[in-house]
Amino acid sequence: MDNWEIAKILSDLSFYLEMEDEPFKPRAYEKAASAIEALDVPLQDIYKKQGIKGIEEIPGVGVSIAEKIEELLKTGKLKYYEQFKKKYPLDLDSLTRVEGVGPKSLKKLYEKLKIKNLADLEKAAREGKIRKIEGFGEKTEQNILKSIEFLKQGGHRFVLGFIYPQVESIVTRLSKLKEVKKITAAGSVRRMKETIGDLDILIISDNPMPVMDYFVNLPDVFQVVAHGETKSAIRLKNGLDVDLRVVPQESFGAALNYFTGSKDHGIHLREIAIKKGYKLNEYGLFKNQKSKIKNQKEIRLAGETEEEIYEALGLDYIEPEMREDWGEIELAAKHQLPKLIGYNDIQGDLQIQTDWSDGANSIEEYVREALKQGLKYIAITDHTKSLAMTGGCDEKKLLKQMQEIDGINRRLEKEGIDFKVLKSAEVNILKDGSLDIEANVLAKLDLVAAAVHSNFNQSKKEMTERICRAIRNPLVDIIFHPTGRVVLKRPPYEIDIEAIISEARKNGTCLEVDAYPDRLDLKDEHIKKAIEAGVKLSIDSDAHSTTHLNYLKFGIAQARRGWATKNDIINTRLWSEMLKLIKANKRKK
Ligand code: DGT
Ligand code: CA
Ligand code: CA
Ligand code: ZN
Repeated sequence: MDNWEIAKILSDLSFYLEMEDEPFKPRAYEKAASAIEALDVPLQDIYKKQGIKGIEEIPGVGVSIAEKIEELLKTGKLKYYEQFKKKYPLDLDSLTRVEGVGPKSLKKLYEKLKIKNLADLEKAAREGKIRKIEGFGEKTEQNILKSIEFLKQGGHRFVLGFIYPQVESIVTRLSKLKEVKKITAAGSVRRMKETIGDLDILIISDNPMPVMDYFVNLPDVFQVVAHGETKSAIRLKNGLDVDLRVVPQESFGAALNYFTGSKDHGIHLREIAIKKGYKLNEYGLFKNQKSKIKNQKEIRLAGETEEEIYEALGLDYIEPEMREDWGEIELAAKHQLPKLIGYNDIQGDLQIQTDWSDGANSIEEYVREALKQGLKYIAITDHTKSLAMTGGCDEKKLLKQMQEIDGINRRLEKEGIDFKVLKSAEVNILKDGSLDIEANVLAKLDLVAAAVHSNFNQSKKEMTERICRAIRNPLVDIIFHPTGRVVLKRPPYEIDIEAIISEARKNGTCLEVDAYPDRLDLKDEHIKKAIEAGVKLSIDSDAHSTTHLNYLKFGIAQARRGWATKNDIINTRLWSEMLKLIKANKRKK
């Protein structure tokens, strides 16, 4: 069993337990699920090497959950889980995506109206049956319909960072076959788009049939859509479609370029080819040889690698994340492409929630994990007091945390470890744009981040002014997840993003690229605009568990999609230089 499968079961269990009104347990299961989802070592391997003890060491996994994981790893099943599935035969995958219906409401809806899936829910809402149930009103009914509408618009897409472990597991399994000479994921996955519609895989193989047979028999296949020698397609149980294509070595680059897309980028490249008198398709770049004889002969100019295709078209190589036809082809022709930030360029993580608020791990545990990942510093940004459900810090608690951090830094220094913990907080921006922590305490922090966590429904004017006021606050260094969206789940708050970017530039305040897979906030287009305006950005994991540090790469990917260079991102610098830069920019205003 793969990590993501186990994480999914734990997350479903959290939901069932909440339906049953169990205290504490649901949160524990959710935390364990979220930690395992981001874990980069297979649980199987941990279990093989260290047994159940190794499982218990995963953040947020206690004895009881470890035992359940052991049962899953040993038998592929979990009795505890099967019981719940029988009791509540609900399609949780889709129902849990509807905003405003939690476990308790779903339980009621199931008991009173036999609602089991999204179609049942929509029908009942349209027929006005939901408003009649105690605890639900007309407004809830309307919100349910609105949310279903939003989900439908998104089509059946998957958040890249959450589906990534599955993508990697499929590619890895295939790559181990001896018949596979080369393998790459193409499409939106290669472009690292925030969501993907399906997974497109390309391979080179001289003997593809055994590969295809293996592919259509992968463990999570729900349906075989096609099974041929050059192309096969499957649908997995979770709804993800996977296409597998075999291409000849000599045209691998052309096929990779075609199937990486985007469609707009590909079409634009073909136009350039035509203007040069060439022909570009998924087999290669060709030129018609002028000849007096009738039979014209096609000459292959390029095709085995993408690099040679771009070169033959007179373009610099364009990174997959930039291939959206947002102007990258024009820049490539002028040899003016930005040098994108690299996946190893981040030196520190500036958004981390610890067990001082709603994170699963202690500051020390984050330090150890960050060191393992090669980071040089982290900023501790626990929530603050007005976000009561997270156990947010008040002034007193923050001051106490600062002392602890001082102690940790002293110890690191004494042990000769080159690592720094920065004192920070994710301070709430209140309804009127003021902050929920006193200025004299904020002034003691190394770095102040502010974010909106309440009153999401303000008008565009109010919300924009609220955030702009925080941007103008001389104590605020960074605005976290500036638009508040949750990918495929919640639209951004009503804001004027241009106004926010311009205010940030004027005040030297940084904006964040939150790397958490379903936040990615700012998103690519906004990142591009912010950079054009000269705003500095940070890329942060928004970790609530040490395993979430692995999510930084999705923030980097988003930044690359927004054409960010190393220089645009503040935390590619040493911590001391980063702080100097932030403070200097803030002072300029
Ligand atoms: P997705 O799967 O919706 O997240 O997005 P993509 O970009 O992976 O799109 P997909 O899977 O439909 O097709 C993969 C690539 O194949 C796409 O990025 C570009 C290429 N492609 C597909 N259809 C066309 C087409 O009609 N014209 C051209 N030029 N390219 C196409
Ligand atoms: Ca695709
Ligand atoms: Ca496809
Ligand atoms: Zn939090």
